[in-house]
Amino acid sequence: MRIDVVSIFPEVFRPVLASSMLGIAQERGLLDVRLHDLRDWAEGVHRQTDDYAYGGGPGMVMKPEPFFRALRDLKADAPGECTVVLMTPQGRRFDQRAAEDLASREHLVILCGRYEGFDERIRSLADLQLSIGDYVLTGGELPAMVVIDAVGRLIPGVLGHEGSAAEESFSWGLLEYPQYTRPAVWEGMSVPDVLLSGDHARIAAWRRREALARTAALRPDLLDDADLTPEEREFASGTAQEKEAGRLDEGES
Ligand code: JCE
Repeated sequence: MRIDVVSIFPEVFRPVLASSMLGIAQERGLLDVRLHDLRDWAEGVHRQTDDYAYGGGPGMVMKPEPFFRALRDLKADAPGECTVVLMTPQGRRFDQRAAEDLASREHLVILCGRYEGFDERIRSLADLQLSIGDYVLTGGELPAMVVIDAVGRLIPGVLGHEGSAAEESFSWGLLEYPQYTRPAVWEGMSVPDVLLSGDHARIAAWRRREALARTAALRPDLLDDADLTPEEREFASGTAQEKEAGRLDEGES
């Protein structure tokens, strides 16, 4: 997969891209991330990428021309299918489903802005507008890094053990089950016996039940879309009602 990133701060991506999993994906040739400075497509001595808003008001707006020129050049450089993603607070909320969809693409171009937002015409360049959540940030770089991290780890061959991406919380549509490592007892706190039993069927059943109980208590909204048997749905709704009645608290199960 190729990802082109366009930003006025391309260097902030470097340490994240060099980090273990994304670094290895690039070394193995599974992921090719190319960073571009939006200013390379700006004009004038100041290579300005922002300007005052028509109609007045405080704050600056990203100019359209540099983004249009950047996309013209990037599309010419890599003919073929290409998905253009604009990071913006008004985009669709990025989630695991969106990550899986993007991971199936051959070529992504991610556009990042700063200041008070984009000239409206820039949106016409995007196939997809994404936000990472409802909080105010200073620009699209951190959201773009979140997207690259979530998508990069889904590229086939990137994870050491293929099972783990599929097994993890959100791909079940549930939160992660409780996990433990050695020692079996630490400061009076023990690892549940079932995990030491060596009975893999019992362990799998326990984990599934714990994941369900935890999701029902902490993130009942996830249950709507989760892939559950009718029995599991029954159990989860019971757990959610106990929580409602105050018998389950955060962190306990
Ligand atoms: C961005 C800004 C709000 C005006 C370009 C923020 C935030 N949760 C979020 N996901 N994506 C963002 C994001 C993406 C691009 C830009 N800002 C700052 N935010 C209103 C300006 C500018």
